[in-house]
Amino acid sequence: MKNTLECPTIIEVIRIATNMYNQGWDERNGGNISIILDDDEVNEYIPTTPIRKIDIGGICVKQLANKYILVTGTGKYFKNIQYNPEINLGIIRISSDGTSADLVWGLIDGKNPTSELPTHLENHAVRIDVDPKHRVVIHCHATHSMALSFVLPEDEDEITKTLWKMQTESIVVFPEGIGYVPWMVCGGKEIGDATAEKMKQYRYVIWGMHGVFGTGQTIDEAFGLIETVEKAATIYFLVKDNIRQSITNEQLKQVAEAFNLNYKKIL
Ligand code: 2HA
Ligand code: ZN
Repeated sequence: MKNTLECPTIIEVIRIATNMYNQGWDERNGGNISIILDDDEVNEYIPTTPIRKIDIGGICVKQLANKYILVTGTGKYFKNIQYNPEINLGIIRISSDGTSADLVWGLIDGKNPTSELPTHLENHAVRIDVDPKHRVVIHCHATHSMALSFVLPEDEDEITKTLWKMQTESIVVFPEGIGYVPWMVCGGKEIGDATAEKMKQYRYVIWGMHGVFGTGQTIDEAFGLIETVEKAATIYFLVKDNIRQSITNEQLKQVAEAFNLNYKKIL
């Protein structure tokens, strides 16, 4: 078996976590990442001997049975992942009945995976049902995207339309719109259930007054979604008190037609 630290997904997670920290979206221990590893990568780089049991918070994720998932650790700082991946990251294997997991690598200080593990795993389960190639869930505290939830109505269609109108590319990148979960206590099954319900329809969900979740087949895709929404939200705060002209519903429909988009019919 090759050195686990040379596993391409681990290298990519280190890069993206550092990038996100540098954007200011992962202060202190804010944010968490999880990625389903593909079989080739597991065979080449990942030890399979169980080290210890991991509690997955009372959920059942049959779709993830026997899958290996790379996760960030609870209380860990994104800025530190690059310096000590074996403390800050872990790899778990989901049990064959989908109700528990074993740690097989990392988290060598004895800590657990992210407190948002139930939400991550439930999101993976739902997204795999929609898209069998789905692999990545990223949570972070993207500044302007979070700030939207303080000033816009708590209405997915309103939030989606506002963001579509802040840049031409928005509707191309998230034509299905974005989901919204009003403020809840984080870190458990209840918020996991609520988020997963939204993930049946959306790849991106805002947690009111907390942060955002982006998903995708690859890290680039999930991160690209998060940064595109964040860009639109940033423009919103730059222009909202001084708007003279805006992209119209008609113009958005023209973009949708030009790019052949299956977009949410809210215009
Ligand atoms: O502490 O971001 O939502 C990590 C988090 C919890
Ligand atoms: Zn958070």
